[in-house]
Amino acid sequence: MKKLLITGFEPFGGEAINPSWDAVDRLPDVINGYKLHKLKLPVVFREAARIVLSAAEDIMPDVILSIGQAGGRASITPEMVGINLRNARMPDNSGYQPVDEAIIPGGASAYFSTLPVRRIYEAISNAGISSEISYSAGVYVCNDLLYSLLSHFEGTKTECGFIHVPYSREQNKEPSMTMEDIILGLTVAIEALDEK
Ligand code: PCA
Repeated sequence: MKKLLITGFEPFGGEAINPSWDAVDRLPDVINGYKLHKLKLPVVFREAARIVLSAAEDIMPDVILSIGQAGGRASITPEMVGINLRNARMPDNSGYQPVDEAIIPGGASAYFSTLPVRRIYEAISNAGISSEISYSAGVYVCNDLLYSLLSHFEGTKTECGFIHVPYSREQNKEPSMTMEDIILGLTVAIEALDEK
């Protein structure tokens, strides 16, 4: 069976939960012929990527899909690109607050996701869940992770990508989405990984 390393983040920014991890945690263990290996990540620059790369050495996944919360977005948004930049309006969970620094000094400016981003977006939309392709994963820890993975696995068979999800209803912020819809959206996204 193929292997999918799927990650979510711990809470940050004063939130009690992070729907990215809660949704990943509630996904079934097998979807679309992929065995899911789930990992909860700290919202810490560099460290999140280090943990995923170390897990990937053991698991040897075919696909790495990371999920994060994007407060303020109303849709589930597969990310098209990761950029070589860190900047933080608030410190990460270790207290680190970079200002306009490179993730990999001298590295490529950007990498495109190696997942079928448009097909994923279409699959989520066709399931009746609000989705949009995003052309910026921001400059915080999620982009740090996406860029680091794409850089590391460039030219290999390991496909990497990122999906941001909105606040979930129980966070009492708007816009938000029900946890059921977030889970369904991620499920159909995984089903869209391979061409039917
Ligand atoms: N969202 C943040 C980091 C962790 C998360 O869930 C981001 O979009 O960078």
